[in-house]
Amino acid sequence: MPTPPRIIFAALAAVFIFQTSPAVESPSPLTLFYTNAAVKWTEALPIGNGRLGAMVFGGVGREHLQLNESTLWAGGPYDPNNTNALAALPEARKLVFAGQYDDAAKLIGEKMMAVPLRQMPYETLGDLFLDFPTNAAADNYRRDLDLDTAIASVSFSSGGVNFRREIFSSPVDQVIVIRLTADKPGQISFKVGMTTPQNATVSIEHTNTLILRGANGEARGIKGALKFQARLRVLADGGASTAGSNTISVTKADAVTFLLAAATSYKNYHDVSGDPELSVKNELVAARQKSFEKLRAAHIAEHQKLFRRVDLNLGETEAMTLPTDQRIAHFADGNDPQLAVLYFQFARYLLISCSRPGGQPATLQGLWNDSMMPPWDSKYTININTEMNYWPAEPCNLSECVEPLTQMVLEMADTGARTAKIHYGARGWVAHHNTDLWRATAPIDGPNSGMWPMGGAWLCQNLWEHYLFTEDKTYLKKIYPVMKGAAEFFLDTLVEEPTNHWLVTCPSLSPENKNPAAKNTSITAEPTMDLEILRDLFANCIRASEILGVDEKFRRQVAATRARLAPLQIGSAGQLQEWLQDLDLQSHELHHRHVSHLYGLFPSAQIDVNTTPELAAAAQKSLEIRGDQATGWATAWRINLWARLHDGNHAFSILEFLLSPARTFPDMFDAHPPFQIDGNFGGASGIAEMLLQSQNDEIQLLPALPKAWPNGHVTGLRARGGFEVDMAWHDGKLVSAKIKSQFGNPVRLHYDQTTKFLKIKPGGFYQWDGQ
Ligand code: FUC
Repeated sequence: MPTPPRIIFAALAAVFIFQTSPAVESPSPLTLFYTNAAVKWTEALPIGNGRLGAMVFGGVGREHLQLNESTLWAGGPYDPNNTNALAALPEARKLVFAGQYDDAAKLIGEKMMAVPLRQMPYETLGDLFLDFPTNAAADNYRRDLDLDTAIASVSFSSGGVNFRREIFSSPVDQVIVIRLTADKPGQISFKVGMTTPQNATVSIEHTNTLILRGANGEARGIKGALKFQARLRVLADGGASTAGSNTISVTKADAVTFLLAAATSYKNYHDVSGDPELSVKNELVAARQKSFEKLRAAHIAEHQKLFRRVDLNLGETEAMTLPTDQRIAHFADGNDPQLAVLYFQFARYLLISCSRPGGQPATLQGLWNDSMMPPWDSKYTININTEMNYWPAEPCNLSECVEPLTQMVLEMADTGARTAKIHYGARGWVAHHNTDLWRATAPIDGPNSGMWPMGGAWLCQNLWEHYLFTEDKTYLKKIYPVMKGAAEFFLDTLVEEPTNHWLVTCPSLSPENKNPAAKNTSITAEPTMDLEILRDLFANCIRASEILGVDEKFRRQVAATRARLAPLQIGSAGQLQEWLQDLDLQSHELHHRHVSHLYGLFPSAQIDVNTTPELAAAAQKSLEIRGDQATGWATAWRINLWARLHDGNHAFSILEFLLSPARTFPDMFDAHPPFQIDGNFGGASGIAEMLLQSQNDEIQLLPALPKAWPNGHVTGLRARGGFEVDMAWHDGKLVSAKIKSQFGNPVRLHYDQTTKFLKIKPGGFYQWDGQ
């Protein structure tokens, strides 16, 4: 019998309970923990309130918080559209249809790319350091991140004193709070300072306030337009404070609270007239009114409102008592099923911490970036990565976290309308494979990745999914014009290809995969992914216009255009063709990380084991050709795909790779490598898909349960149509399920060989005993 985790954790926690305040609750089993301080950034632990983030290192002699503010990017409002693009478009199309792909790519590279060629990077705010005058060795060191409270802690004893730090970023009070305590009076002494690679100065006010004032920088010829400020208030209980020129020292305090506020002048993508000093001052004044306990309690309550909606258990074992980095190293040994739960809940924690209503969406690194020039600029790559970031949001009951994405897409519909007009002479709006804080939408980086007009259309699918889960008509009214605009762009720009007279996108590409018919370019016409995204976009526009009772004529036009798109095709190896021609086996890179043509299987549901079994078999063949192991996000995508093929064991074997040190850093951040957060979110989505699916008007219980998870239970997963599902299973068999219905929609419920047709009344539920 394995020891129950609450008991194990209570025993562990007992070691850290101090004689005096604060009382330390047992950490939740949903805790990442380590027995040493972080040395590398990918060992540090992330906290965030959607806007203000920090990576906590937890050193004994030096605490280090690397800081981020989500609107601190390089540059300022800019227009990247290229006025030469439109004139080159007919020639580019002619070359593509003549099979002169490499010539087309050359022309596109010269005439049709954005100016500047690259977008603006997301940047670090800087670093906060606390230096402690300690030479004594530390015992009982522990550093952790409790996902249930969203608090990072450090505790150790030194020189006969037990020290503790608690650190969180409050979504309620908009400050990062650090609390230092000791179990004996007068033991806390330190020097605090801030540094930054930004153009900024550090100054002191009143011996208790440290101020970092700066302006963002230029990038790629676009001048910096943002001011920013970080302001730290040091509140010591007892002891003495003195100010240096840019540091504050405190000696012999009993306890200390730090309040850190930070802001930029960013208001939106075309308005940078905010007053960061006013914001941070106001936030500090308001936060100061509250005691540490009140700040902490409000933070926890707000976090738990979202976090506690889903409870998942896959089987508890002794392995849970090991530090998290060791658990990751040993996941493949097979005796720690609950590590998948920690990974799943960590992703939910990350989404709550980096994507809150009113803020910016999760970048390639969520909110956390220590660099001025991060990998791929830590932007929004919208040919997979940003969409993947939001895959778990709805099924994992974090619907609110989608709001920043919705807002970004609404804004891109504005900037993208200019790109549609200037680059294509078209109505509607378009976005290519990246965007940034300034909502740039023109094609960037070069023809082989950039000349892909589908980024906006794919994002519209994310927006539509939010409607499918929530059925919120006010929301639908808001996003419908954006969906319609995305569709209008294609009504104006699809062209007839010469062989079969299908309507196709041209020029385009199958994300980042070279066209096998070309020497050295991805450029092509109508890759399968484009056609799949368009089938969804058009179908969703038709459905939305029916629900809203608008645009009958437009609806007919969209339906007629949809009927003229190319069909999905099965190639000579039995694979789903990635291109119009059967070229997959001649691929430049057979195991390419992108599996774009499988979009139809997941995240879309056009390809389905029940409704289109031949296409599902072809998708499986394509997956087998591609192989299981890829970059972090690409590995995560494969888990979702195998779950949709109802092969839980295959999905699990890929999860084992994702959750190994090759693809998971010690702090559980996903390794592309380097760190990219999409793998965390894609992995969580994959775990959810193994347990519950709800595409095509059917709720499927345990559709891809692997042998590795014979016993478990889950509560709070969401299904399309306004359902919430709790389940328990034993020996690989469902023993009970509760389906709660918000709206009373009829639904087919499926488990194993059994299907039931349910009509649950709004607000009611159906209880199934597994028979
Ligand atoms: C796409 C991927 C890369 C990377 C980048 C941010 O271009 O092909 O692997 O994830 O986005």
